[in-house]
Amino acid sequence: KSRYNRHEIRKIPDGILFGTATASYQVEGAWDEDGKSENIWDRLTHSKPCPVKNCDTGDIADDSYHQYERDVEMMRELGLDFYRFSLSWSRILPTSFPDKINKKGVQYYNNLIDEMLKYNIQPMVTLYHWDLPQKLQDMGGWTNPHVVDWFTDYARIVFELFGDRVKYWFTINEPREVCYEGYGGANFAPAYNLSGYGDYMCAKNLLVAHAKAYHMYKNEFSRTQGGTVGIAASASWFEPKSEKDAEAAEDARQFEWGLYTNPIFSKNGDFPQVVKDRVAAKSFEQGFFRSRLPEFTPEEVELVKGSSDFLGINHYTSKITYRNASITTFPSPSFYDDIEALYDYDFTWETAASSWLKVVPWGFYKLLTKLRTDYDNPPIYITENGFSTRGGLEDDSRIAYYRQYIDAMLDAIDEGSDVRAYTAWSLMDNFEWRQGYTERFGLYEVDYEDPKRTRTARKSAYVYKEIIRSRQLDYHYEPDTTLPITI
Ligand code: GBH
Repeated sequence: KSRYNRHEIRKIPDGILFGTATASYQVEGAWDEDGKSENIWDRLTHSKPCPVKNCDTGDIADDSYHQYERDVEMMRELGLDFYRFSLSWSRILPTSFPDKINKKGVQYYNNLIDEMLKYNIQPMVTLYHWDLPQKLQDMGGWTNPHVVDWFTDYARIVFELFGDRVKYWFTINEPREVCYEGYGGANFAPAYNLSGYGDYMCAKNLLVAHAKAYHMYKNEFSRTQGGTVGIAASASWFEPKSEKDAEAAEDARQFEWGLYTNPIFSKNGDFPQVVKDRVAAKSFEQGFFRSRLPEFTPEEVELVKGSSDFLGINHYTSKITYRNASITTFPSPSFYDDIEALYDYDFTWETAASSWLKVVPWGFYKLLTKLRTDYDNPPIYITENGFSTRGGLEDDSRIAYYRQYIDAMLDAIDEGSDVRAYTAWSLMDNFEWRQGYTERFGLYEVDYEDPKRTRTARKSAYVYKEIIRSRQLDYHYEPDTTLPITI
């Protein structure tokens, strides 16, 4: 533990970009304004009985659709190099398809991008952060192979509209959450609960959709626009409980993120061998005529392989992993039955307001080290990292989290990891999915009682600002929060 509480000031190498992130459904609000159509989170949050804590919705959220100038002002207060946000597909294309472009929705994103660029804050734009147009969901969403065309058409529109000014693109945020939490489980929209089938069908279609959009950009846009395109994967660290659990932990890593990163970043491409073998073997045992994991054709393997200029990583936490065949917790077939591993937390780990979020900075170091060695040191953008509280401006636990995790990242960089960017989740409190507004990730606090959704800098905002300004990590820096945070 003491390793991440150093006394000396640590210099941050030049060239690493610092930013914050949000996502459309979590901050924009204006859910049915100016021609936007319904998406799967509108549908889920409006369903009865309400599935979200306190029946919260993203109908208004942080009202960023109207408050974007204040958002950019906060970026300037923090001194950010970039801001990562996502586009709402159903706001730009109300029919889901390119036959009608919603001018007012496009205007909103143009205003936001132009306001940021005025102050030299680079937009990093995610095309898809979980808010699929409902109409596409009615046709199966990510389990329908036609989603490849739907997504590529949407991507073309977006590159054409914003690519003159946006130079950093992420196709999809967290494929694992899209596919597992939405189709395998029922935690996120569309809450299909088809574990062991839906999640794998989604995984294949999503990767092909991503790759097609990537190649389209490379072939048709990169010469004139000169940007880069990648994907943002969630990756927790899975630590073996004891030596005999090394294999269980590695299996967990390959199922939980290798499923999405191996096809793009490994030398041979395709789903991880252990995932292919395990799901096929279990499927036959279970009486299926074929593996529940769809196969890529050889052409698809080649298409997906290498289809990213960089690897975006959303990292928050770690889990203890072990194997015990006598404990049967999961229905069969299911994704977790396929993994054949069990997860636990070390009771000494500090917990955030989110019960899944334990503070384990060394797990971040181990993850970065493994990505470096497994995937031949790809350029890495940390696209999300952050800590939740129940609110309040004095957030020392968040400050401690950021310091320790940045420290761990610097350890990996010192050993050769090619980390180019670090993104704090989040700029401000926002709609935390099924937890509504009960779990707060913001550097800025948002007042949800106030119709104006007033934002106020937390202590962590002052500290993050100083890290960026000084390019130093100093555990002893104490901001004077009686002074306003200024540009
Ligand atoms: C990210 O997901 C998202 O990209 C972002 O939108 C979100 O606001 C942020 O993290 C903070 O949560 O409830 O025990 O079943 C992080 C990955 C996946 C972590 C789902 C929580 C649910 C755990 N998340 N997981 S549980």
